[in-house]
Amino acid sequence: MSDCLFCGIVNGEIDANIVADDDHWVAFRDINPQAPTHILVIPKKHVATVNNLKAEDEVLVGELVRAAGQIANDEGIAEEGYRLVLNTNAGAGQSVFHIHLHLLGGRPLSWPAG
Ligand code: DGP
Repeated sequence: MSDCLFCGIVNGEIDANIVADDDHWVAFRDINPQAPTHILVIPKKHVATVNNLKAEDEVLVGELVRAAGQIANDEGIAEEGYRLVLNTNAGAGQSVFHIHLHLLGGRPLSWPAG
């Protein structure tokens, strides 16, 4: 069993409601949704936080964002608007230390975020 919860989802040890995936990333519904659409897009590669990204990860991060945009379109929220969030470290609310791009939408989203 992996020490990392999201690595466990990547390798199939932990169930998740997967909405899309490819060779480098997987997208699944958040277990504690904060909006009608709340999906996490994660790299299959373990990276703990944005602070740990390396230059070699630039394409991967682009793939995550592009995937989120495609999924927003598939979920029917692309035109009304949605939010992409990368919480980084405990002060910003990061609780799972495997980077994950939150895709939130399906309701009005106020700004600034809390
Ligand atoms: P963050 O607070 O930014 O680290 O977000 C972690 C998110 O992960 C949080 O919104 C809840 C979600 N989450 C935690 N455990 C699980 C799980 O086992 N399955 C799924 N689908 N989501 C999880």
